[in-house]
Amino acid sequence: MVISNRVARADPRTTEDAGASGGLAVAVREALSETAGLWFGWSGQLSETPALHGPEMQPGGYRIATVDLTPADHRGYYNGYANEALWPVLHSAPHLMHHDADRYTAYRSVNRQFVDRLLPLLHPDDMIWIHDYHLLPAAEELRRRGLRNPIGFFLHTPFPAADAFAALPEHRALVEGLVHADLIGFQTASDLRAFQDYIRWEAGGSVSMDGRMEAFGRHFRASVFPISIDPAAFALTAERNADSDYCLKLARGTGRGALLLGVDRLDYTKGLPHRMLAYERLLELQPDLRRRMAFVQIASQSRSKLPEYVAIRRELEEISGRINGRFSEPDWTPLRYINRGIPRETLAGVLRMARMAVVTPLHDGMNLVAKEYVAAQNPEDPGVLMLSRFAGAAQELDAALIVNPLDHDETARRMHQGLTMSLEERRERWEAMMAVLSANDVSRWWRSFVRALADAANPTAQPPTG
Ligand code: GDG
Repeated sequence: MVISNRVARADPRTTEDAGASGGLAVAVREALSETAGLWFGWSGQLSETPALHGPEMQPGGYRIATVDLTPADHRGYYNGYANEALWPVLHSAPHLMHHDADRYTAYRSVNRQFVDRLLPLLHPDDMIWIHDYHLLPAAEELRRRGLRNPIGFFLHTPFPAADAFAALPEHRALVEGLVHADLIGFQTASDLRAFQDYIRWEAGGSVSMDGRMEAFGRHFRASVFPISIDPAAFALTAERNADSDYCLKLARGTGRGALLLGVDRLDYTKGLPHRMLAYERLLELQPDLRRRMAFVQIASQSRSKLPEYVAIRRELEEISGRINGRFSEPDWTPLRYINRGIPRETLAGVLRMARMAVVTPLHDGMNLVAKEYVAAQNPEDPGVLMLSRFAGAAQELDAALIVNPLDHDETARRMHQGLTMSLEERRERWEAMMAVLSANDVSRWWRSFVRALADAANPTAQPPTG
């Protein structure tokens, strides 16, 4: 049984909505299909009298049950506390936090409502897997109602340094709620370390070498489970869609030069302005490359009514306009900024045709676009992955061109290095990354989490060994 903020009703392969087609949706769908589970969360709809929809069977062989949110709860819980307070803090940007006590009240209240709706749907032998920062208090709410089933929690975002997390006025109450789970999963070892620091220094708890922890009178475990994709399936989709209309048009539009590609939800954590500024630097430094390449940024709309998102959109329009104004030729456009999502299958084909993927977030839990790009490549002539050191994926994909996205000169130099890299080096780097992906695919991600949860919830079991 999975509980997450948003339930993806559509088939993630065909939708253009990055939220519904993104990594969480694909990964959760796979886990649920194999276990015939139930997925519970928000329907994506607003209503003044929220009803429960379902449970209803989905084509993948699992069930979904959803609830609507009232417009006030959507403002307070989702836009307000989750996306304007928790999201920036979790991405080490506490100065962007908009805090308001009423929003926290709405956040707690929606967590309670979710749990009240979920409870009658649970069976005594269900394992419960809670996803992401929207639902930090859900485990505590479930325990308060007497539930003794195994509860796991997975955080898709980074966990920041302990004192950055402490910028949230409710940080203690949030962690106290979270540790009612038996197992807490993080994307990377550095997220886990930051959480351990919090438990030791802010919560006054203890952390043992074997992953067991104690805080707020609770015993629980925390470990690392890097989320992933199904590389074989994605490779097949990419190969099949390499000649789509969209790809052909894109190739024509780049004058058949090398395509540098960015694909992201439009979010201030993704480092989009910095990457455009680095590209501008490349255009200044390497005039010889000018007509031989083009940069395409696909940025699907996300949380588009929030002020920070309006601001970043304006900033990108300004930077992309300036770059095109400075460098365009009558028959060549250096940068195309596409502010709309595309279907997942089309996206796979586009990733395959790009000579370089520019994945340069300022902070990112994992970043699945990086993994999708590697899987999409033609093994005979693979492209180059440029990856920010601040993406969780960099801890696994260290054969990428790793950059500090805040250093525009370095990023520009690395772009040049990637565009002029020999086939031999491209293949070597790609094979190393593909080997990591094949060993750590999405199936391993959810299976190892479920196994560790079963152990964590069984007090006589030994701790997981790695
Ligand atoms: C959160 C964490 C973590 C993007 N544009 C389109 C589109 N996408 C798809 C990508 C990818 C997904 O959305 C984005 O996943 P990311 O991992 O890159 O980033 P977040 O959305 O921020 O996800 C992140 C993730 O959760 C999973 O744990 O990795 O760190 O922030 O799958 O392909 N899909 C379609 N059209 C688009 O235009 N169809």
